[in-house]
Amino acid sequence: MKNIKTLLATVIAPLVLVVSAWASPQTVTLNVSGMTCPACPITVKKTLEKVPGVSKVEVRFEKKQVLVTFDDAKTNTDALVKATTNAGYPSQPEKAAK
Ligand SMILES: [Cu+2]
Repeated sequence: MKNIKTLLATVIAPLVLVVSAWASPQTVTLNVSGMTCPACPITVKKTLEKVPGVSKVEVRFEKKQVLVTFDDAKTNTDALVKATTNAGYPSQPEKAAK
């Protein structure tokens, strides 16, 4: 029992630290006021998924918000805002990622 705990502490814990330092996913909420019909979120979602570094896009149509999870080593909030704006849906980050 003691050995397993030691093993976990010495092997697993540092490994988790290394992995989390290597990839640092960020989540930002974008307010997209231009999503007025149920077809809009599809365009917004597809647009954001094309941005390199984006791993997850969750649209909350009722709130006119999009939750975007991305790797901050590959992209940033500004690039996401630019992407939706270029697609015809100007957006504003609810909370800055920096
Ligand atoms: Cu629409």
